[in-house]
Amino acid sequence: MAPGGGYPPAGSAPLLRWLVTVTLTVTAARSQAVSSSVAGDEPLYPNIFNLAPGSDVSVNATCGTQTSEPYCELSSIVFMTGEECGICDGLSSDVSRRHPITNIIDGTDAWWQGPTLERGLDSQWVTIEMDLRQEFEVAYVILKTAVSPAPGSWVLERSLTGTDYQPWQYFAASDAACREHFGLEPTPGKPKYRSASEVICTSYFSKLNPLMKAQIYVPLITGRPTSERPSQELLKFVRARFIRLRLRGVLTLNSHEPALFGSRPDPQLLRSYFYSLSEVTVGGRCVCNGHATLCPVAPETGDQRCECAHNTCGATCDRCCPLYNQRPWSPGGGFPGACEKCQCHGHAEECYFDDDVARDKKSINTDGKYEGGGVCLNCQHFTTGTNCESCLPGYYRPSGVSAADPQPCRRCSCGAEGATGDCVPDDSRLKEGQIPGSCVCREGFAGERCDRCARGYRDYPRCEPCPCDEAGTVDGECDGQSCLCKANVRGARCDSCKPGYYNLQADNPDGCTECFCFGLTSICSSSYLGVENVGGAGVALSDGTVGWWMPL
Ligand SMILES: [Ca+2]
Repeated sequence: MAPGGGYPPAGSAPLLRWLVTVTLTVTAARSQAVSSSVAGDEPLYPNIFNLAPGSDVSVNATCGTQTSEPYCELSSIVFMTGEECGICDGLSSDVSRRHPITNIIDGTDAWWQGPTLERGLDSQWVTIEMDLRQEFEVAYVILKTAVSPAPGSWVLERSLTGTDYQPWQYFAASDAACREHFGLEPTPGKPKYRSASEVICTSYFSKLNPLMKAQIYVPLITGRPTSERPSQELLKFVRARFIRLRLRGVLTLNSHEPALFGSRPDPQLLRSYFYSLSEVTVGGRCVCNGHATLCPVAPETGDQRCECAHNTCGATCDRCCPLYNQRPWSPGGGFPGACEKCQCHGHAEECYFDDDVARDKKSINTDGKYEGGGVCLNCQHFTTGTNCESCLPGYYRPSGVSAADPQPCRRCSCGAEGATGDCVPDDSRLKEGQIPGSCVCREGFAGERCDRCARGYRDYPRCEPCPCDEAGTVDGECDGQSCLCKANVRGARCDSCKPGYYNLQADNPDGCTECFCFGLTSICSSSYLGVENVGGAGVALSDGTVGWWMPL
């Protein structure tokens, strides 16, 4: 059967060809992915390799652990080739009599063997556990039997914790047994999967032919929807640290069943029914979330760690690297796929992504556009701001100096009495006449260094408010102790009109207006009598103008 069909044939030579084909396919996909990784749109995956040799395996029953157990090969009975029998003895000095579970991952023909039915019918209930020591994405599981046919009824299970197991697939001796043993509708014939994470029950693999050296290939990715470019659902489905084989029943010949399960079982036949596994292969790859093609062993922990691309970091490339959070993280092949560098102008090593900043378009990216939500952390060189684009209070960036300058911020020279210590931070306020570095003055002070009094204040460095009426004072100034009155104004505070003048107003350059009293007097004063527009038809004058009146 062709490897593309998903099921390797029995026999080791074709299997080897299949494995080689898988490796070549993965390598080709990897080269393709690397070449297009610049755009960050293609997911990257590490090679698939056999995880089983690095695992811890255990089982709850093995032949010959309690006492030496005789067994016979079923094939020799069926084909009447003369009984091929042996002894299972876990304590024997003869290694060929020992069949520990570690034999299923040793890469040799040595095998693990379970107890025969002679020990009891419940010896069919055997559980094998494999701890892969870290999480992987498992692509397939291959079982090879030794001196027995394939198991009849069993469950392949996965777990991330080692305690909470979920099924991957059910196997039964017949379609009817799927319903009977597992309460599941069988998937007839060759396994088919309607969804990425469908758990099926199949009798496809539970065959008595061959009676020994059977091989069962269980694909977990191939044949499922999205297998070409695995969906997150599929990747989650194949993720496991622990794998469990719950064996629940051996396959039996119909003609043997009366002698096996009847009232007087035949010991000779009971000894011919047992499980044996020469090798279990677990094809899998590191969990790198579509961001790595390699995952070498880290010397300090012994774990395999992804060599992350796309500016991602972490053992499984599950986050953006510290300075690459302009956009949120996503799996490889998703959007945006690759992580984007924050624009911190060279003044920060880390940033984080902020939804609100992205929505309000407050973060500039490395292309100079307000796209994404990167916020720089721990801005250095006296900088601050979302993109380390501003200077800290007490510092300023002179005109012509770029925010990306290695040392963009200079200390404000604002130590004078009237200065706050801060200065105009950059040239963003040039239009208002504020020059970068000019000191920000306290109330009452003015000047680039705040070393004089502001208009309306006097007596530097005290700079107290002028005791003058602003309306009557020239430019609001006071000279020494006295106020500088406008031309038509008098008084110590410049708060009254000179004789012959009235109506002190701030917008009058002379302060007060000359009286106009037809030469009868030069004394007048402002009137606060109201003037009202009477309006209304009843008071309209004969010429049509609306009347005015002044109350006496
Ligand atoms: Ca082996």
